[in-house]
Amino acid sequence: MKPVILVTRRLPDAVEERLRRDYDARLNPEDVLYSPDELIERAKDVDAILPCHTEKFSAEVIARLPARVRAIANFSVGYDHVDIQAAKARGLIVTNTPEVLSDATAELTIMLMLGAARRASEGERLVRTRAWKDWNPRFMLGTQVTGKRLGILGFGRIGQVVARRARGFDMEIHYHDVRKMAPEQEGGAIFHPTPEELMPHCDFLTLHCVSSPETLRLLNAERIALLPDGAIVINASRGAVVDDEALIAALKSGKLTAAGLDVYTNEPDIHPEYRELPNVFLMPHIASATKETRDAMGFRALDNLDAIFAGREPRDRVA
Ligand code: 8YV
Repeated sequence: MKPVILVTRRLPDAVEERLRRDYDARLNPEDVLYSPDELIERAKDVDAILPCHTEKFSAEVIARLPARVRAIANFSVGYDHVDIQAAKARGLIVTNTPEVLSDATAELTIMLMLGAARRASEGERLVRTRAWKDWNPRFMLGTQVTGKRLGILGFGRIGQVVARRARGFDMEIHYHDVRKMAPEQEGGAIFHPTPEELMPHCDFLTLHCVSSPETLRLLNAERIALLPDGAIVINASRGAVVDDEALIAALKSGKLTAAGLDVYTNEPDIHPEYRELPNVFLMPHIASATKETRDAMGFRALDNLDAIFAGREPRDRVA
């Protein structure tokens, strides 16, 4: 008998093909977003769940999962949507999909940086709405990226790829993480032992830390005040690491020149003021959305399930 897998969202064709081949897969062809109650109902007679970050596994949901469910194999690197302590307490195996999305996420981060610096939203809107009437030497002046200082808060896999790509723009890389990295990982990047010490060195600041109680609203009004005047903030990690009110106030006052955002608190119902600000470049949580990466994320989640059902330790176990 093949293990039964509940797949909460419609996944790439190649991933669903492999799921159908190797498992008794309960797919979601209509891609309906399940409520917690539906999720629990559908988890009946299931051996494992393959969810996305759109399904929240709170302590309460985990407590109500049928006893047969052994594992949650996430289709995501972030796992802040799963209460890890509750999962551990119940003996649930939880896995994620690291590495395979670092390049795609770094690409989008560079796009956010360029888009925010060079006013991509404003420019595009001008052209599309026929509001573009003329040209003059002072028209649409932006911020040059080349040669500037880039601060990276969270220097893990994604942060390190961002640093490598940013070096193509001759940027000087500064970073903060909970520990100083080995020289081969740093590649010349300058370590700062606290976020506060990093801030004054950031013409651009990009966030790549995990979302956890420790990083909740890490970028707050006090830390924004320590950034150089006119800095640009980029976030492709999780919305929870930014204090929206503080970021919006700084974008309005001119303390910050611009921001480039892919992630938000309460997606897709984001803080409404972001939509009104001309100096933010907004994307709808698509950092990993390339065909290559989404296939690789699915295969990585399946590799983890294969290991679990073969009685081996899955490569990407987080609980
Ligand atoms: C995905 C992500 O879009 O992997 C993550 O943590 O945020 C994105 O790559 C999403 O989480 C898929 O579930």
